[in-house]
Amino acid sequence: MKKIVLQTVTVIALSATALSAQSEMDTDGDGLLSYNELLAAYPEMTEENFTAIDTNSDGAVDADEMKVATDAGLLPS
Ligand SMILES: [Ca+2]
Ligand SMILES: [Ca+2]
Repeated sequence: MKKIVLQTVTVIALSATALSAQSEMDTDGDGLLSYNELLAAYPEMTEENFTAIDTNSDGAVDADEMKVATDAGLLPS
């Protein structure tokens, strides 16, 4: 139980910095960015872009994937 709490706190702490930037895009507030949410923020976004960013292929972009994409310049400007 303690371990689970610790992991949760770590995840929240790690996500907090990246989430502040993406919270405006996360219109349904689930903590993940769907293709449509990213498309609203980046009209140039294509499904290919999205697939490249969604590295674990779960159909949504999380804070870590967003950070990698930002660092790698994968987001259309
Ligand atoms: Ca969302
Ligand atoms: Ca993902």
